Amino acid sequence: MAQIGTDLNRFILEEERKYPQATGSLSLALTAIETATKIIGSHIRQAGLVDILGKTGKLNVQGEEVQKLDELANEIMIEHLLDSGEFFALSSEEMEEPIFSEKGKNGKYIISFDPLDGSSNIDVNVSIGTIFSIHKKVTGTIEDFFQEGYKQVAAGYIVYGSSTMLVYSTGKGVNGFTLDPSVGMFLLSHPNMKMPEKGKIYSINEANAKKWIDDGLVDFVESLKEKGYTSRYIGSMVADVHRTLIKGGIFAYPADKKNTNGKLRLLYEASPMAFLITQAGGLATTGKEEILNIKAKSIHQRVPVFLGSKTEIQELLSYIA
Ligand code: P6P
Repeated sequence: MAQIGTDLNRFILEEERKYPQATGSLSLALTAIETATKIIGSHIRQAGLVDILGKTGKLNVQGEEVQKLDELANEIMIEHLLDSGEFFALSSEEMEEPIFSEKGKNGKYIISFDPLDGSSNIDVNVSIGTIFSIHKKVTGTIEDFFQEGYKQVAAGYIVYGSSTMLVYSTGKGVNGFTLDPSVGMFLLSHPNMKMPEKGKIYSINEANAKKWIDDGLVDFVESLKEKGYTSRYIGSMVADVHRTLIKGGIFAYPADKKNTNGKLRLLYEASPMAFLITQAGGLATTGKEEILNIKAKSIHQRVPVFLGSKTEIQELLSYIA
């Protein structure tokens, strides 16, 4: 196992070296994400000082108000991902349709990303994040974006919190890196992350409880309260999932009468997070099926999300399945 303090680039190269057939494409792809998110993080840290807070007055494909930092983060991601030449196509929460890039016409991968998730928290200085999901290019068409989540080549997130962390997996476990701003490098701080079998925290927006459509969900949450669980809900998926990954317990965004398929998007929120959680020993379900087994039907498809420690997810399923 790599040593604490190993920098991300060295870690990526050491991983590549374990696979003689590796061409270095995935390493370059991950490095492009690293560079883009360092730049995004730098803008976020200065957000209160320069005119990039607040709204642009535009709506994104989700019909949500676009914050200035959303747009900037999307532009930075697109620039660096295309420049790498490793991505045949990109899809983003901020774009209705994917980009098929000339620069990446020989790229082996496609990527779906949420450039800045939790953007409603930007103006109040609460943790936000970038989420990415990488699949292999297969047909060279939009169909490649609809591959099941278990086929992801890599997935990860960057959480811009009290420190900036990059957490990712290529299917051989999960590793977390913390940005050392004094040298501008992500250093290995959380090697081989494993979820506790059971936690003490549940994370769900209970304001929606009267709208939840899963019978039994209210009883499940009440049962956790009776067992002494505490509630933590930041309203920023990356931050809530990061805490769940480390502390255990359960995070959920269920379907409700307003969001009948839930609010979170499959390609660039639910699927990459499900990949990480399962790689760390947890479970991720819609309540009806494992998230990683879903074959998407559209780029911005939404799904209900329940993810976390085995104990809580199995108990949840005994209430709602
Ligand atoms: P609610 C942020 O807007 C987001 O997409 C996720 O990051 C977060 O988990 C969810 O929405 C919060 O939604 O309805 O509880 O505010």
